[in-house]
Amino acid sequence: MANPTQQLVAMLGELGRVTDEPGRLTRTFLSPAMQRANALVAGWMKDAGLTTRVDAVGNLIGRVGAQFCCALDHAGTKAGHSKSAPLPKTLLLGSHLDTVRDAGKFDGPLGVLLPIVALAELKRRGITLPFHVEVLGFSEEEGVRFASAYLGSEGYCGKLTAADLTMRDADGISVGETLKKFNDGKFFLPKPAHKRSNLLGYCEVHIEQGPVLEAKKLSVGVVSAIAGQSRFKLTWTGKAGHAGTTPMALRRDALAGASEFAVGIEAIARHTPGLVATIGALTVSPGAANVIPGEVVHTLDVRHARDSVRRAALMQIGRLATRIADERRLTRCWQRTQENGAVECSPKLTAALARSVQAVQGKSISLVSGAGHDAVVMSSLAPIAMLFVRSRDGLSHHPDEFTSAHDLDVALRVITDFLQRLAAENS
Ligand code: HGY
Ligand code: MN
Ligand code: MN
Repeated sequence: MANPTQQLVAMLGELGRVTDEPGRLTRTFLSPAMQRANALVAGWMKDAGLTTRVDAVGNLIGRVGAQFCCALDHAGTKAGHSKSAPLPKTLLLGSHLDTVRDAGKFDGPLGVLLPIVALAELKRRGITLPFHVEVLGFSEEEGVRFASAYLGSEGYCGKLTAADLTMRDADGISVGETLKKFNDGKFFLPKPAHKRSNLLGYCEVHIEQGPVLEAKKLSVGVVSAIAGQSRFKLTWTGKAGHAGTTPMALRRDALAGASEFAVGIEAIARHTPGLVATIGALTVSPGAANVIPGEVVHTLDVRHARDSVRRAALMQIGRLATRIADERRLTRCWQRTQENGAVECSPKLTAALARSVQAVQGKSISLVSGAGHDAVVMSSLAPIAMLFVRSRDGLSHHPDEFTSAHDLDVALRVITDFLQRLAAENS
């Protein structure tokens, strides 16, 4: 019988082969591969003793009820205890099951599979928890199919808006149409899955996707805050024309403008400590070798741990775009597709998690997350804490993304310890 860490490694490997694109790992919002991933993970949840369901936004939810040392009476309170005894709260654990294109197999799934293995291990040891636990596999965090990220956790937290439903994918299909089809023709904006007062908190295990833990030679660390991020879709419009007959001075080349902008935002980010700015996707039209680009559409992703710095940088970037558009006689159109302020993790829940890190690893450090996570959205519903697990070379959003079995073992022992400590505090 494989030990829990070996099981986790095998599960990550198996789930990492569930893809929409043969030859590379890609799973996008409500895609066929996401349905297969939900079914596979739901099976593992059931094996661990959880009941499972998929909500209207495609989130996979596994739940195990509070196990008292004594049975529950019909009113759901501890038998033999007064009705006034508080009902058990729920601890939420989870992350996302969707991926970027050509992804690694740890980003997201680790935070869903590790809690399942930890709960199965506690069950095997006969350890019961005096609170409910929900393990969440969010349906969309990366924002690949639709420009805006976090559709899954926003649905779970009741934060999806009518405006979100109007976003369209590359085929012109809207979020609303996608959700209607997923729900047999009927979809209503969901309410929050829980009341804040019923929750102990939300804890997300995630790969660091950065270099800090590797530099410190540590397997895990806790997260103090998650950087704020702004995402945009920019359209530069010039004039298409003949590549051979149009003099350079008469051109309104949209790609030349977008390229100057790309180099300019890189310079702004290089000169602003802690700021990152990225153009990750770009399309050129009409897209022929002998035609001057008339239009360029690209994304822009800007992040910083402090919102005031990010906002100041966005002003600077806006001025850069205006100058380029004026000088090159281009028009440009900005569409904001996502805006999340920086989020502090709950000091209390994070301190509890850090005690488990200390107990298992002998040392606990905290770090800021440059990456966004579902915990950003979940902070609207519950106190949040995050456990980061070392990434080899700090690499992520790449098929070579890797976390060692040793580090997975440390993380698993931390979460198992964390659950037991919470159980002791809530008994
Ligand atoms: O983009 C991010 O920060 C995360 O990987 N979704
Ligand atoms: Mn990611
Ligand atoms: Mn992620």
